[in-house]
Amino acid sequence: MTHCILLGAPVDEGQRRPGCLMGPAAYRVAGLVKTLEALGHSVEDRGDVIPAAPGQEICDNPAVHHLPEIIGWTKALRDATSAALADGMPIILGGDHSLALGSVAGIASHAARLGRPQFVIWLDAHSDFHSLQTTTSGNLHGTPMAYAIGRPGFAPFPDFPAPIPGENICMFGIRSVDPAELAAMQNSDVTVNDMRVLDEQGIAAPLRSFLDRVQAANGLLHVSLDVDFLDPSIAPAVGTTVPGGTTFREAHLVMELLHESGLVSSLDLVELNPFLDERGRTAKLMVDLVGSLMGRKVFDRPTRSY
Ligand code: 4U7
Ligand code: MN
Ligand code: MN
Ligand code: MN
Repeated sequence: MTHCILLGAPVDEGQRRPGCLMGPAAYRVAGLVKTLEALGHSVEDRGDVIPAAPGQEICDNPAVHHLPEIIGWTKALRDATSAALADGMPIILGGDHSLALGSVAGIASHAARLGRPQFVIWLDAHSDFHSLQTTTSGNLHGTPMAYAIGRPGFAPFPDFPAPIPGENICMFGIRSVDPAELAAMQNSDVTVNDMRVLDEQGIAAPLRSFLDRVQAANGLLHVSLDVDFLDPSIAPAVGTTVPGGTTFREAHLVMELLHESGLVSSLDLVELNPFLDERGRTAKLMVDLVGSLMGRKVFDRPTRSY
């Protein structure tokens, strides 16, 4: 059984649709603690992380907004995540995806201390591969993958502790990539399983081949789950909807296979905007997916309607 450590990360400044700051509260209301405890896990809710005070950082791309605030979050979330890893499995409750600038930094530094390779599975409609120079929206939730892989162009941020090699990163669900992101990804060893791959091969085969690599390397695996990985028809509470996302069953299957692998050591839940939800259905679906990730089997799942 796992000791789960909840870290609230009410980050809202990495994009422009206010509401992600309500995410941690929505997960708590939707029954995350009870779901984990019912599966036999212990849960420690460390409350919401407090960001470091913003400095005066600037960058030469005028589109970028809230840079000092996001750097403040990055430092605080890096430290909180790496501290939590010493005690159990951190589950970071977002908050927009810029929180992963901090959570993945904390995870990478912990793995480096242990001398074990860090792997990341990125479940998202987007590749989040912009540097501060290439983003045209200026929304920093579109940058954490580029920071984690050690792309240049993050000068005002703290140096990424132990950049994650591209071959240790695997993306699923991708269906919206900007030209500058595509160019950078084509220069990297990141595995991109876009929706076309999932249409042709299904989700299990490419996922199993990635998990085999993690296992062979005795790696640690971080899961970053963006709500927009899911099709907007089942998960409307997100600011950046992209049609053609994963289905209810595809998403659960990913979680079930991740559980069976026994490799997952940390989890981000990002981009939930409860202000855009319909009677909590997206928050409840996300909690249900965490249930599958943490060991609930299909035949045990209580009947629910989404
Ligand atoms: B998310 C985008 F232009 N690429 O940079 C951008 F399409 O965390 C979207 O995955 C970023 O939701 C989406 O603004 C970030 C856009
Ligand atoms: Mn994202
Ligand atoms: Mn996304
Ligand atoms: Mn988004």
